[in-house]
Amino acid sequence: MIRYLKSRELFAGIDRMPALGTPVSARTFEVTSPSTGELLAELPDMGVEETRAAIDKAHCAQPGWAALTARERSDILWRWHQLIVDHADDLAAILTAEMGKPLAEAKSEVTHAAAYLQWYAEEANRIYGETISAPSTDRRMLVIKQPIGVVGTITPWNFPASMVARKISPALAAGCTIVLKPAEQTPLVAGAMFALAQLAGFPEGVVNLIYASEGDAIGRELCSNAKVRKISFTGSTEVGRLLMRQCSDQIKKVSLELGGNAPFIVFDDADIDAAVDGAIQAKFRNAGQTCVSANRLYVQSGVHDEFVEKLAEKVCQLSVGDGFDPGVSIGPLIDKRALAKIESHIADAVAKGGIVRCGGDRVGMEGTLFQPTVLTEVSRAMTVAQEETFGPLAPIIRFQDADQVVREANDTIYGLAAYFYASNLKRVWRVAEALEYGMVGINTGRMSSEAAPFGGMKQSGIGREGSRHGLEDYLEMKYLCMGGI
Ligand code: TXE
Repeated sequence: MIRYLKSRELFAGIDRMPALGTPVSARTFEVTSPSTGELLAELPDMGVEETRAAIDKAHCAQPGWAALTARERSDILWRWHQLIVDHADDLAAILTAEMGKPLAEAKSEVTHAAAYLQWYAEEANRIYGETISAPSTDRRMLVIKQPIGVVGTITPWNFPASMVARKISPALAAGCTIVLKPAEQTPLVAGAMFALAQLAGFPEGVVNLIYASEGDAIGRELCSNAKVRKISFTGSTEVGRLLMRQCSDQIKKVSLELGGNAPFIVFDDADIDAAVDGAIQAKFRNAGQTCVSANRLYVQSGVHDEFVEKLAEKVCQLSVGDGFDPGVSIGPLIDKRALAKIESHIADAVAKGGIVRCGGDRVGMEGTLFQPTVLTEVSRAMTVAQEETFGPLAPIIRFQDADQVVREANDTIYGLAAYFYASNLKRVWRVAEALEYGMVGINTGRMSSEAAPFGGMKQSGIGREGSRHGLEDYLEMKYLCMGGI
């Protein structure tokens, strides 16, 4: 990995920086490139003992961190933001090496991660309480906001830099301290960000990192240790459910950002060229490995054929390959399991009458590259319409009735993101209000922003990340009542 980097010395130490604590066993695990299989690093494989020590450190440090002025906390977050901006090229290279996404996308993710730090450095100074008009004249009633305490965070591999920033920065701005376990596939960019956090000047124990080859034991400790007051998790719905159960004994607070099954609806009054571009963004960014990825493309009959033709033409031109190769827009899938999932979704659809309009195959037999694929004649009976594929596959469902399509779009256990393209204003409002999703993109295929609340309804999760709402998730509300005035 080192060969990609400018700041070799800084990042050579990410397996032994202070935020890591001391590994108690000599066990290690390997981080490899999904593109080439190259060994990138060997990291200490930490377990319950190291997690407990990290929680203790975070617990000791929390009152001191919360006692700093908001401005002091903000200044350290600003410095961290600036260091991430200064080292963006290296962070992007690490990200591409361990996760596979094209370098330009990795760079844009790092910029997005830095934007969260900037946003919450500013937001740290805007934690407000309120006064309430008391029902009697001898009382004063107020609400103050205080940090929740130690937060345990678990992040996934698909956005390994921005997920770290999105969870940690509001927690730190609020006065919480954190213990983070990044995904086992992509711990290196998190490690590099923590190395920069040390340079930014966080006091000892405020940010703590656990490298581990699996999540189960660490997750159990974070959920059951009473010193941890909140869990913030992004990942599969299955693991989210498990963590929620594990937190139930202590009624521990949880923020969960889980799976999705995003509809992308193109109505007959849409600008079709814009809808095609939006579909490419919403579907093929990160090789379709995003929780807000357009998973079901509903296209109204009158514009169906034109949309399919234009989409297939553009999708065929997307180039697949190693994320470091210039011009590549689709990198490898994260692992063989992901490859097997997309193949099984396509096979199931084709067996039930689906037609592959372009793509549909692996690229080479060795790695995990898969052609961007457009599938038509898709019906609701197919797995592809029911489950998140998490890969570069656009299944297209033809529809006639505008009211019916909204009912179908809502007919899922998930409620994270939805998209639609239309121009009639009345339709735009009605559909936007009727979709049961936490985020709705109207005539756009991309909507994630540090300034907006990111999160889902139904089984897509609990809580919001980003914006001022994301800060609230790390604050306790306390009501104060003064009598005898
Ligand atoms: O997720 P996991 P995986 C979805 C997507 C994908 C599927 C599986 O559909 O195909 O989930 O991906 C940690 N206790 N998303 O297997 O297992 C793990 O170490 C505590 C959507 O990668 O949920 C990693 O850090 N932690 C998603 C993190 O959970 C545990 C992003 C995510 O891994 C654990 C990723 C346990 N028992 C996948 N088991 C999104 N919302 O963007 C695992 N982990």
